[in-house]
Parts: sequence; structure tokens; C-alpha cells
Amino acid sequence: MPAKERILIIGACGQIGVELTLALRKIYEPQHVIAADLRDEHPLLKDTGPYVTLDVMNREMLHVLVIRHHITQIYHLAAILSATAEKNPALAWHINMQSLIHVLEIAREERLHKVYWPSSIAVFGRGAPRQRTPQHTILEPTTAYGISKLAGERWCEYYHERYGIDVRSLRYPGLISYKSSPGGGTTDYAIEMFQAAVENRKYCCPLAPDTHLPMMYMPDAIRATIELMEAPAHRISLHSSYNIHAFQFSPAELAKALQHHAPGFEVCYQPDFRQQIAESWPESIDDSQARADWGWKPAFDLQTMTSDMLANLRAHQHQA
Ligand code: NAD
Ligand code: AKB
Repeated sequence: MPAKERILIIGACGQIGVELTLALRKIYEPQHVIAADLRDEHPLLKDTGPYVTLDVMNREMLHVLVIRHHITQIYHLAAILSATAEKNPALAWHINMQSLIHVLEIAREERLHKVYWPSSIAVFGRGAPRQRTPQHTILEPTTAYGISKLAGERWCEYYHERYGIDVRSLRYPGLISYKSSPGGGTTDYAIEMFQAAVENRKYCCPLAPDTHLPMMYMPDAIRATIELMEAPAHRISLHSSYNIHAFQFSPAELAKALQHHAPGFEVCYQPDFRQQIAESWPESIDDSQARADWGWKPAFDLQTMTSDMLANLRAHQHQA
């Protein structure tokens, strides 16, 4: 019953948050979808619904906000992503974990209807098969970010089993988008490569040419998130986090796809610390449980995503 729900999106000005907020404001009464972030309001969110400045690390501030706005669902997107986390692992652990505990505790105290919290392919590490990585396999992440995501998944399941909280989660792959900038991930290179191709600049990639990673176009990720959250409870068998997959590519394959549209586009390779992160992650993901449980199916493949990204980036370039 959308009319009765009041939704809080924490981290609403980030790469996912902007598009998710806009999508939820199309489904629900925009006044009932509260966007919150540490940063100033993103320009694309202006005049589309309520915006509040929030530091999710401040539990009291979060609690007051939830009570004041009669919040029934939280989407908690604020986090430190993989590349940034490796620069300050202890801070990343603190922010990623403590913020989730704040959200789960308030969900318990205020009996929220649902919580959404994203996990990542970063939960996989040594020992997991790298092709079609299964839902249930060895989970031994070697990055600070991956360790925080794995612990987060365990907490989500714990709060579901112990307190009955309807927590739902997806293990996103690298997300590709043009509306809002990415925030410090290892997979951000793909978006940077698109931008360079459109601006006729040479791009120096921080990953080696043959490093395959699972990726997804943002419209699919937003649709997956909303479909998961709107699915009836009996269709949700996992309250840790679901594998989802769309396509995979390497920097060399993306460069080739871009050169098809932008002949003469040049790429050089200078792998840095992000190479080690990428090598610890899967190359492709088995998402059969998400497909069976709540009907997940991606709409975009590498070719259709590439054409759509380029068309939108070029349209933005002409408007600027
Ligand atoms: P992002 O870095 O673009 O956005 C995060 C937002 O959280 C930022 O706007 C930031 O200002 C805000 N934030 C940070 N600390 C905060 C605090 N203390 N209080 C309030 N807001 C705060 O990240 P994103 O790419 O949008 O990712 C969102 C979530 O999805 C994260 O949990 C991330 O781990 C996960 N995820 C993202 C991807 C991806 O490719 N983008 C892939 C897998 C998982
Ligand atoms: C990152 O690269 O950190 C994210 C992710 C896959 O979790 N895009």
C-alpha cells in the first residue's frame, strides 16, 4: 500500500541514491520520500521532494528524523566504497558497520516495515569460484570494504531472525551510470572510460586490460532494488543478500566497445592498488536464486548499455 509508506533514503546524493530517490518519488507520494545525506542536496533532487542534512553516524539525529517524519522504511546507502576504504580501513569499518547498526536498532525500536541495505560482490574473496560465483560459497573477502559488507550481511540476517525485521539486500556488481558521479569504488574506472571517450580524451586505466568484473547498468540496478523491496514477503528466502548479475567485461573489452562508437579513442593501462582489489573479486555471478525467488532479470547487456550510456553522455555534453 504505497500511500501509507514513508521512506527515508540515507546517502541520497550518491551514485545510487540520486536515481533511487527519483524512482521512488515516481511510485510513492514525493512528500513521503525523504532524501538525506551529509552533502548539499544534489541538483537533480532539487524541488522533487523533501531533503534533510543527516550524519547517519549521529544515532540521535537519525532517530529524531525517523520519528518526526513517521518513517516506515529506510534505504541505507551511505558507505565508504572499496578503493577509498583501502586508504583508511579502520575508518571504513567504523562508518560502514556503525551506521548499519544504527539503522537496524532504530528499525527494531520503531518497528519499521522494511530496511534496504546494499551489499556487494566484494563479499567474495579467496577460495570462491570466480566464474558464475554461487550464492552460497566460501566468503573470505580480503578488502576492508568486503569484510564490512560480509559482516553487514550477517547483521541483516541476525536482525531478521532475532527481531523479525524485514531487511532486504542485493550484492550489487559495479554499477554504470551517467546521472550522478561514482564515489570511490574499484569499478568506477568504467564510468571514467566512458567520460573520456565522449570528451575525446585519452584514458589511463587503473586496472590491467584483461581484468574481468561483473557490471550492471544503473536502470537495471534501480529496478532490481525496487522489485526486491516490493516483492511479497513469502517470495524472499534470503535476508542476508542476493547475488544479482547482468554482464561482465574487462577494460580492454570496454575500450573496444567504445572504439566502435568513438574511433580513435585511446586507452593506456597503469594498474595501481585497485588491481589487487579487482583480482580478489568474481568475474561473473550466478544469480539463479534471485531469478527464482522474486523474478530478477536484467534488461541491458554490454552493447545496449554502451549505446544508451554514450547517447545520454553526449546529450548532457550538448546541453552543458
Ligand atoms: P556513493 O559514495 O556514491 O554515495 C554514498 C553517499 O553516502 C554519498 O552521497 C555520501 O555523501 C553519503 N554519506 C557518506 N557518509 C555519510 C554519513 N555519515 N551520513 C550520511 N550520508 C553519508 O555510493 P554509491 O555508489 O551510491 O553506493 C551506495 C551503496 O551501494 C553503498 O553501500 C555501496 O557499498 C553499495 N554498492 C555500490 C556499488 C556501486 O557500483 N555504486 C556496488 C556495490 C555496492
Ligand atoms: C566498488 O567498486 O567498490 C563498488 C562495488 C562493486 O562494491 N562498485
